[in-house]
Amino acid sequence: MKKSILLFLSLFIGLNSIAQNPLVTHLFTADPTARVFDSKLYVYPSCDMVPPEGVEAPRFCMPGYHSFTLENGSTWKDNGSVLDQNEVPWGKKNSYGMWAPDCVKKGNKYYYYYPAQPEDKSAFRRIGVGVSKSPEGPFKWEKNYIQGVDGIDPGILVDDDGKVYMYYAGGRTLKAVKLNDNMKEIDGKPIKIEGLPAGYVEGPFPFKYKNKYYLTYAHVFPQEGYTIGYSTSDNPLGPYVYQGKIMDNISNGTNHHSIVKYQDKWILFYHWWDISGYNKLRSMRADYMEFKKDGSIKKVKPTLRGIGSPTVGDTIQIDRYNEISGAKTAFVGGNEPKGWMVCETEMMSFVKFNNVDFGKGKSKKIKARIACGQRIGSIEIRLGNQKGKLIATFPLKHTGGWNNWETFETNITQEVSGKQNIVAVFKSDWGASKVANLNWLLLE
Ligand code: FUB
Repeated sequence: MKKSILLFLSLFIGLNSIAQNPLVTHLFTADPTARVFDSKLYVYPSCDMVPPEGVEAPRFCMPGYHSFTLENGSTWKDNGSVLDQNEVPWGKKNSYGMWAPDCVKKGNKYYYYYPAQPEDKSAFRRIGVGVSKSPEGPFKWEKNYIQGVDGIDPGILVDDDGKVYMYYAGGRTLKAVKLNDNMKEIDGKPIKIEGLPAGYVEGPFPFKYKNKYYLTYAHVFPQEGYTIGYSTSDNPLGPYVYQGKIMDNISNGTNHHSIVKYQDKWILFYHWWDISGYNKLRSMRADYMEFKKDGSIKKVKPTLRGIGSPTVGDTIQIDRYNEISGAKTAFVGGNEPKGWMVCETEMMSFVKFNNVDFGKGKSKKIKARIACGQRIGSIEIRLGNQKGKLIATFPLKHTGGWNNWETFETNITQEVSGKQNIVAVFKSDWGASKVANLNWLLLE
């Protein structure tokens, strides 16, 4: 099992340069809490790992935390360890129980909240806090856990009036409590949030939108499994009214999310285990989210493409599409070293890839990595949709077979600038069963 996970993982390493899903592949990351501090996008996930030899696997094997930042709109930088399980002053050593964290800014300081197993065995999990001058740490960890609180998955709301609330999970009850100004103690007693639907489980993430309080959480339906749901209220401590799902069930395991507005777009961060194929070795992902006019949230579909904006000079792995029609994806073979391709391309099939940054319109050429076992037709590059403005055409030729790859280059015939959604349209004879295999595109 372990070997096959590592082998599968290694196939992905190096493919993930333009903020596609999953976001990182060198570590297993779960429970991503995203935050924007001073216009920069940070993610604070927990980490899953294969239990070390001799360690009895707890439910999840989670040794500590890393933080990540989005660099140049395209690459996730690992800023290294935030906290290891054996650095928790009040924690049980080697407990591998470092579940979902959060990090918020108050004044000019950053506060990192995390659950861990206490040495004193007083609860399943307690919640600790550390403070730093920088969102990347180092954090100065409080010697003891926050008194009066036991549970998991802290989610913090810093309200517009400066009041701070901590929401947390435990025993299928969502609790909330106001924090003191020092951010390290509670002010009053935790209360149970009322009005949540049956099936609420964990992972509370609070935020405010147009003066309403949104409480989002993992919600399990007996026939479906984990979904992400949300409720709203006019009061941070509720009662809340259930509004619906933000994401349907993906597959058989947990989901845990956060929601953030970054560069005027809303993004849902969540996790899946599509790299490992095992629901305790998860990987964080992100997709755009939208509000309707009435303040309700449009359901988000998990995509491979995710967020991020490839720019001139980036290799666009076209298999990480936003939309695909009449085609499939598979591992490349033949003379191509690694990666995925778009294949089984029927006549008029297409792949859409959103948010490509053409910059100031200086791109004059586009390259494509193509394998083609027939000799008729073209791959057209269009803007917006499959019938949109034609900006480039790759005439096809027989490259030596469906597994024999060549780099094609063609002119961009229109001046294109700014961020654009591009569509590769596959055209051939109606009699051809497939048009061409495509690995990547590159703007020059
Ligand atoms: O990652 C460990 C636990 O699984 C989290 O605390 C829950 O929200 C679920 O994702």
